[in-house]
Amino acid sequence: MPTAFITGITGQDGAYLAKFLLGKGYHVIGMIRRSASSDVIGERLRWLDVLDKVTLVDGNLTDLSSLIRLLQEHKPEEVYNLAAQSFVATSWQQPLVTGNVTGLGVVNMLEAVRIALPEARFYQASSSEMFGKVQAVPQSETTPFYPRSPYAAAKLYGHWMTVNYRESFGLHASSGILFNHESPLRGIEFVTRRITDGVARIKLGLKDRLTLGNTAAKRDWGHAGDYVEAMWLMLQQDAADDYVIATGRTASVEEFCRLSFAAAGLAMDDYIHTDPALLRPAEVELLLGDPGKAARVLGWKPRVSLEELAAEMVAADLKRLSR
Ligand code: NDP
Ligand code: GDR
Repeated sequence: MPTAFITGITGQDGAYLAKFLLGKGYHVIGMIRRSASSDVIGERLRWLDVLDKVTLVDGNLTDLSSLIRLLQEHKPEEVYNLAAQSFVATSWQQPLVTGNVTGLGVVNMLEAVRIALPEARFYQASSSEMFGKVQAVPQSETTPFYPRSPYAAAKLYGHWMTVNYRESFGLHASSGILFNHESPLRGIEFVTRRITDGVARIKLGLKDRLTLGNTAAKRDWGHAGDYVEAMWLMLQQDAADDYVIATGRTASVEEFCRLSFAAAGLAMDDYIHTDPALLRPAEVELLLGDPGKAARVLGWKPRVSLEELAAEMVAADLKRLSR
């Protein structure tokens, strides 16, 4: 039975990846950071019914010694580095924490692999945010980067360090440049979940408006369940490499709203308000990925459409709030 080690297992992707790998017969070790809220920390794993099937271990991406110790002890064949301060808006409020975890944390993980387990295969969760002020449309593996936030700058550092450790030390280190992916387990602060939770509240009479920031921003949105399969596929290749993972379709925040309200049988225009306080100091206006290389080399394709994604998220939020 192969062993996989996941940082960020309590997050959206960590939960879906754990479920996916368990289905493939892996022994899954998930690193969690110490929290005063340990009774609720496994909420996403519980939602997917895998909490009692994974082994949770104590560590922190900012503590290199904990990472080395964990790799020495568990000797995983595959290491998935998903942990990060992942909310772009917060990265302007906490640029140093973001740099420390989302940027330097990657180097801690790479160093731990290099020192303790250089034969392990390594996955780094890179991001379409690195394209930022886009230099070409659509964006592919060869499009130049132009980060627009402390988060994106930190991710770019982690990305290049992953490439560098592959080239310098021969690590099997791959970087997945993933475009936005969502699910019912998306954090409530991200726009899609803010919308589907808002729609569900309006539908149930718990709220009468939905307040948003820049509704013109466009994103290439897929489903997290599809995207974790791409992470795994990257680590099954003989050679490590970098891949864009996206759907090849872009839609505005407003369009995602329209689909979500429609899924609940409501007309969007009666409920949307905008608040300039929610605008970002520098915005990423348009993301559209070209997943051609992933299709060609990995045989990967997204399955869930944007309409299905919005409907699934609204249904899940209605279910949660009706309890
Ligand atoms: P989440 O924000 O849902 O999860 C982040 C995870 O990182 C949580 O488990 C969190 O733990 C953990 N974490 C944060 N800081 C530390 C730390 N210092 N030490 C250990 N663990 C820590 O993110 P997603 O699941 O959405 O994303 C997974 C990864 O993919 C992230 O790196 C993100 O930046 C990247 N990404 C995400 C995309 C998306 O659309 N979802 C697209 C492209 C990249 P806790 O529960 O304790 O907070
Ligand atoms: P993003 O996701 O920044 O793309 O990063 P988010 O859902 O936060 O924002 C997407 C777009 O929606 C606009 N927006 C709002 N955003 C939020 N959160 N709340 C609002 O009320 C709102 N109104 C409009 C934003 O301005 C933005 O343009 C996500 C994260 O998962 C990153 O970790 C990941 O790397 C990238 O996706 C790819």
